[in-house]
Amino acid sequence: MATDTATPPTTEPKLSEVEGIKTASRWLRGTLADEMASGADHFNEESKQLLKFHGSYQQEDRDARKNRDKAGVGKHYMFMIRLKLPGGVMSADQYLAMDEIADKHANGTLRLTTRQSIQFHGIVMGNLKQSIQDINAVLISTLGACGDVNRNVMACPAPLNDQPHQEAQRLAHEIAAHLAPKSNAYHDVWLNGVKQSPDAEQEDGVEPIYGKVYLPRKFKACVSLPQDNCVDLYANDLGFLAAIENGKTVGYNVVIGGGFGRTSGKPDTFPHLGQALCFVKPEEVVAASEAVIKFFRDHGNRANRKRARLKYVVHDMGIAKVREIFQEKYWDKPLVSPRDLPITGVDLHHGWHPQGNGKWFLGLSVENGRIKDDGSYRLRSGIREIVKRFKAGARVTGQQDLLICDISTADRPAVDSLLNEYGIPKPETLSLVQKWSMACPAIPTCGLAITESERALPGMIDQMEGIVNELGLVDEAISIRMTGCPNGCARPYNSDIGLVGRTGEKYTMFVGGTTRGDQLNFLLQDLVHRDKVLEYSKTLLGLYKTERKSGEPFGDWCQRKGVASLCGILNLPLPKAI
Ligand code: SRM
Ligand code: SF4
Repeated sequence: MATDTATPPTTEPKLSEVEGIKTASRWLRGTLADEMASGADHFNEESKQLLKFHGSYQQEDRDARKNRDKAGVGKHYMFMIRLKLPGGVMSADQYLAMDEIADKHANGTLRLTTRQSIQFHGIVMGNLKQSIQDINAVLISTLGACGDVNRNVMACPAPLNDQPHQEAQRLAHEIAAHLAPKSNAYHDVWLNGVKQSPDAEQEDGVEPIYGKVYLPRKFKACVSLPQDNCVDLYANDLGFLAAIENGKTVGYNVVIGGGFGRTSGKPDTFPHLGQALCFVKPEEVVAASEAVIKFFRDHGNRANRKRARLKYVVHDMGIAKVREIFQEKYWDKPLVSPRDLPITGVDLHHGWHPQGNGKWFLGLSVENGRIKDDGSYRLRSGIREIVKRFKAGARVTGQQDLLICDISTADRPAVDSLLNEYGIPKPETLSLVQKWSMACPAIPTCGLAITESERALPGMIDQMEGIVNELGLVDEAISIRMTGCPNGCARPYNSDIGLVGRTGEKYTMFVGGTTRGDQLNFLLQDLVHRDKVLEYSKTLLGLYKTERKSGEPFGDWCQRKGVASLCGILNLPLPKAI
């Protein structure tokens, strides 16, 4: 008979390495501060993982790799910093401080992200601490922008003076604050100098929601509106979808288990749309976010990080079983059934719009989110000048674009002439295909990229514009999204045409999503050369034009035709599993 001291036999799978790193980290401290003080140019493997929780990734200049290898000088390490920016909102002073940091510490660009944040690239380790201090000096944090915690919370950024928009923003901020890590590690490592807070040595209770091992994996949340799903609700681990009656939000569907990452050759990893769990009142939203995150904390896979997201729990368990457990253990009121809340639109928020308070906002299309100066196109300088001169707030959209807010009617002409002066195109002069496109950063900064993306898509979009013009489809909103690997950072799996990097200039091509974001596209063909992508798109779009039903988006037409028919049209074999 086993004694009390014997190790009980266990069938539990071995925990992933990151679980051990989190547990031993003294609430996310590890040796980050010491390594920075040592003057090293990069962190060790454990610290590399912990650094993410603080909003930064250790990267390498991949463009420089070949020459440096030849010269035998090793990697050029550099760091990405991502802001935590709930709802994408910044004051004028905050935006200007970010603009300054781009030059002072980073590569001179600001990169707007698909989750309404900003990333800086190219920061060397010696400037990392000062960069984070400068960000915090204007009351923006980076804590939890990455790592196994709740990430940036999204909400429609349009600064409209109506209750549903205002409430969505308010809730995004409340959820973000409630789910932020509570450990003082961030202050100790980046802000407090050498002083260590007492929680460093505490055994328990520092993180009332997360506990010592935090979450099994990243967690993403948003608040969305059915008439404007500009935050791509169904790609989130947790989304609140507003039920609006007489112009007022009366409650929210709680939608869980969305996520897009997959791994090539691993069919048990896949993109998944969120599913409706229940309906809650506005005053229950924050509690519901805590309950869902605790459910994930307790049920997520801590052995295999490739299958650790909430979407796999929802998929494997089934939403009915999730509901049962959620009611039994995580939600102490009767669970209310979700409502039927179809998505009816998505707004890019481009151009001039009244805010409803006497002021205006201007939505600018920023190609792949990169705010930079490039020859006569001086986007960064122009935005800086407008924000500075008119004390304009700035908001990032979930489409990597920027809204410049709080402009008076009298100042609009001056803003328009600044756009001209700085060579910034007005959104109405750009094609819909460009405005609806997105690409992830990929090479040279992303360590996971297999192919180019941000640097490859613009050329393809130029050619696609020619095709769309020729076919007379300029008024169709067709979303083309590209990523440099299957992780799906630019959300290629619910776009009309999704291009996922495979090798060199070849991409896996998906079709059948729409700008609404409520349906996954399907695999059309693997390993398609960029030139063939254009050729296939042209053939399909040509047929779509003649066959579409009134108002039918391209992606819906693709779904109606089905993969066999589309492959037949293109003379392609049926796609093999990827
Ligand atoms: Fe992402 C990892 C960039 C939105 C799924 N993502 C990365 C990293 C940090 C690469 C890494 O782990 O070393 C990329 C940094 C590249 C660089 O050089 O900057 C990166 N992801 C981005 C951004 C900047 C893309 C963009 O074009 O804007 C987005 C930052 C969002 C933010 O502000 O928080 C970004 N990533 C997304 C999205 C879209 C979304 O959330 O709406 C997804 C798909 C949704 C999802 O999470 O499932 C996404 N990123 C991933 C994954 C796959 C996760 C998975 O479940 O398998 C990874 C890889 C990982 O986590 O291991 C990843
Ligand atoms: Fe990097 Fe892949 Fe994300 Fe692109 S999709 S940023 S290549 S992880």
